[in-house]
Amino acid sequence: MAIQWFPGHMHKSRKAIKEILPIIDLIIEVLDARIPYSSENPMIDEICGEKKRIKVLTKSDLADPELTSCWINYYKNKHQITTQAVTTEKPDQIRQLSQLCHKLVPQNNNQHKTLNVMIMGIPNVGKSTLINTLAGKSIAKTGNEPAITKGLQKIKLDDGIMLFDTPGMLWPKVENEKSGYRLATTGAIKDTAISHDDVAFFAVDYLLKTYPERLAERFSLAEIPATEIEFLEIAGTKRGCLGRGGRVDIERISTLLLNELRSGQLGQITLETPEMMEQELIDVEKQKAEKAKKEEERKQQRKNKK
Ligand SMILES: Nc1nc2c(ncn2[C@@H]2O[C@H](COP(=O)(O)OP(=O)(O)O)[C@@H](O)[C@H]2O)c(=O)[nH]1
Ligand SMILES: [Mg+2]
Repeated sequence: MAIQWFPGHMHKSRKAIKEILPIIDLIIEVLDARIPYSSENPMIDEICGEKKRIKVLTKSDLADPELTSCWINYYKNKHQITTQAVTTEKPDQIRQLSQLCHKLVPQNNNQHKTLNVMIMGIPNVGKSTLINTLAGKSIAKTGNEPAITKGLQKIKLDDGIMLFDTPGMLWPKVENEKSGYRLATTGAIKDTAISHDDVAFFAVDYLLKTYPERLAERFSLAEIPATEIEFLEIAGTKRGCLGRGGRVDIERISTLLLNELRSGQLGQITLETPEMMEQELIDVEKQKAEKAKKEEERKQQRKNKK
């Protein structure tokens, strides 16, 4: 799978962020609770340096509560980062983030200073929704399609906080192919970037292993199918996704399955765990080393020919 869905602009965003960073007291890193690892922006660590930071896991209504707890504990115990899961279903809980920000940035003698808080995260994780809920009114544009927020926005909250929306775009991880598929599964990546059946195969493979009972229940299956294609054939027949000659239209059932998964109709599902992440980070490093080694060998061969 090619992973070049994202145009450049990264350099511009980095520059714009670095310009306002000196006045920022705290960063809210916004992540999708279903994919806390894959919805990271690889640059945030580097841009933020030693700045105070909290992680907010959005859309927790769609994520597996048990795994959300795992992630929160992981960040707390392994990285000492305060992490809060939120959902638009509980706006009060979102508004409590203001108090958390104040608690984390002690104001020594200056009790009345406004806290400057920057919201950072990849497109479509719910940054604008978060800002609107914190502000108690609709200021930032939200949308199902990624990449809506463009310029820098500053929003003054009642409780001594100035919110800064991320200027420019921050792209998700593209090094790990699995992350790419997970981003596509949740809909964070535009539908046109990869074909639906390719993404659906990935999703079904994971669901068959991790949440087989959900598939069985949703599609009234007597038995759990052994393979992705077997599942899609059965599910497609049940839902009447048939094409010419009565054969299952894989693209159609794939689209239907992804829509149901994204809207929570398959229940609360998380697509990755801290353990999976740690293993994949090792795998990615190995792949990179192998690639570098091959490149070196090729260079050597070329030299020898001369
Ligand atoms: N189910 C659910 N959807 C949410 C939640 N927060 C945001 N969304 C949806 O996620 C999509 C992207 O949100 P948006 O705020 O525009 O993301 P941004 O690109 O990061 O600013 C929108 O369709 C929101 O309605 C949530 O807590 N639960
Ligand atoms: Mg936005």
